[in-house]
Amino acid sequence: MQKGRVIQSTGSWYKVDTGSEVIQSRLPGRFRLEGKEVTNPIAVGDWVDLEINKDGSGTIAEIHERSNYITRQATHGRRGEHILVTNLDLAFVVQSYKQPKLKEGFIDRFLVTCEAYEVPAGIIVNKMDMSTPQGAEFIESLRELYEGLGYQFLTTSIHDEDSIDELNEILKDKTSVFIGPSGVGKTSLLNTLDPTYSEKVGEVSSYSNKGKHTTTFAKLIRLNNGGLLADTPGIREFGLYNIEPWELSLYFPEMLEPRQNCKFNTCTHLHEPGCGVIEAFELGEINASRYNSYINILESLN
Ligand SMILES: Nc1nc2c(ncn2[C@@H]2O[C@H](COP(=O)(O)OP(=O)(O)OP(=O)(O)O)[C@@H](O)[C@H]2O)c(=O)[nH]1
Ligand SMILES: [Mg+2]
Ligand SMILES: [Zn+2]
Repeated sequence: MQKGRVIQSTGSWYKVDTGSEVIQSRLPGRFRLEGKEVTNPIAVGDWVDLEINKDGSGTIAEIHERSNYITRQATHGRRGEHILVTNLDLAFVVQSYKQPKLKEGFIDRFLVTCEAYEVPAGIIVNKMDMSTPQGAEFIESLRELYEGLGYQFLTTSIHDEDSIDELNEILKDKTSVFIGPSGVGKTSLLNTLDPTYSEKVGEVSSYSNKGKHTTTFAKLIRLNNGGLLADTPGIREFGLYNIEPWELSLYFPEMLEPRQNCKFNTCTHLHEPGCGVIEAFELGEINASRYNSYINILESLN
């Protein structure tokens, strides 16, 4: 038996890194039956035990318990959840200043999942070389907001060495992941962080301002700073899975205290009388864009 970490998964094959080599491995059918609500029983980041076959390939015999993971709603009309990556020290949502345009709603959905699954989260705003002075001011207001909520907030550009150095320092010796829409520069950042990689990067269509989904499979890569970084395919929307409407406000740190003042313990903080969250919002203690995200997410859960 060999222990290793899943560094890539195509659905039928898994690449498992044992520390000394990378072994192409398969998963016996019985694993698929166990987690019916999960589209992928094994994900990038998982620690597994392998049986080594005569031809040198591996068969996954056991999956170790996960310390945490990030999941999203399955796409393409499939039911259940899709596990993006597991056993993380840090998860970053990556946005670009423009092309494609930054979306606070995407950031907030991602942060809710990280809160729900207890994954330390951060925000990267990339392509800052494209910003105007007013734009930079707006990004600084976002920094104040999110840092105030306890999240790391980084502004980067692949053309700004200092910003890459800062990122490099933060990712050192950790297992992290970049998640975000297509075209924001997740793979470009990885290639800049560690120039021994030249993973494929794509163009952003000038017509739609969207990326073209250049990265197709999640991949865990060892950086020369000792960290492991998972680059993931771009996602259009971060669909939340398995979160009940009543618990949503538990995943907005700024609502934790105000919600204790709600008159009803089933309060959804939308229009109920005696709602502590609405009161805090009206006093300006809860940011309007965050409250707006809360409402949008709540509606999407119903
Ligand atoms: N101006 C500028 N362009 C950037 C920056 N980072 C990335 N780009 C460009 O953005 C485009 C998309 O970059 P990718 O790295 O492929 O984006 P991605 O997030 O990996 O996209 P997917 O793999 O499709 O999810 C490329 O043309 C990059 O050169 C940056 O900091 N500044
Ligand atoms: Mg990519
Ligand atoms: Zn309330």
